[in-house]
Amino acid sequence: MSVETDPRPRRTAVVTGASSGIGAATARTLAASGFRVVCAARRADRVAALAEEIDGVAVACDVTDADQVAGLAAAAGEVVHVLVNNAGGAFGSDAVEHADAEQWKAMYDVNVIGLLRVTQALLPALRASGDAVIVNVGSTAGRVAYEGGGGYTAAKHGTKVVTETLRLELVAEPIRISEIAPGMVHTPEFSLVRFGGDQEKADQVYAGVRDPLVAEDVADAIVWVATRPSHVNIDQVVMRPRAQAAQHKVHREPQG
Ligand code: 8X3
Repeated sequence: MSVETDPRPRRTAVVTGASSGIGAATARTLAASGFRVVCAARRADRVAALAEEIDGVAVACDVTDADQVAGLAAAAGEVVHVLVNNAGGAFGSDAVEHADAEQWKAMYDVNVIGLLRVTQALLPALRASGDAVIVNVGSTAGRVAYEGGGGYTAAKHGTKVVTETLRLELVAEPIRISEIAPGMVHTPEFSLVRFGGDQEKADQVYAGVRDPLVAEDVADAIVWVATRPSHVNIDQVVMRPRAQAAQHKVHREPQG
């Protein structure tokens, strides 16, 4: 049996927030689909291990730091085909009345300004590919409001709107712009970070929920979006586990 190999040079993808969760799963899935993956995250040891595993490139990069983002663009090279703006997160769960302005600034900084910085830095290389895709990782929190989520929902609505704006502005260019908006995804860190390291609170989020999404489910959607034919722009994918019919409608099974 003969195995057909893709005659094209390995295309390049950049994934931010690649040290764990959705970012790491996306880097692995892109690599399995034949991409040279530039894995960027703050934690250098983690991205180094991942890059070694998938024969990619590791870049220690905090997307809120302009110099580090410039370093990421330099490492990515002159031609980039796929950018996955995944770095983001939720910090805190206080009601608006009691919320911490510094946490809100930090959320806007990583979920919106970080995306802006990385996109600006990589646009020349994306343009140079002649056929590029930007996938921004948003959230169902960018679709609705929920109690205690004010700062995060505001930031993720920002992610959504920046995605839409960019699609309008780049319509004449060979660059597609998409957003993946997942609901409940059980990753080791998202809720733990939100609740400041309180594992019990983090576990409560998923308590009794049969099969929340996992990082690989979201990675699968991201890579599907990134590998459509070049005339096909998937504007947005909103995805949730079957047990979450809406943000406030989560089916929980009785606990032991
Ligand atoms: C994560 C989804 O429901 O915690 O982005 O806001 S949610």
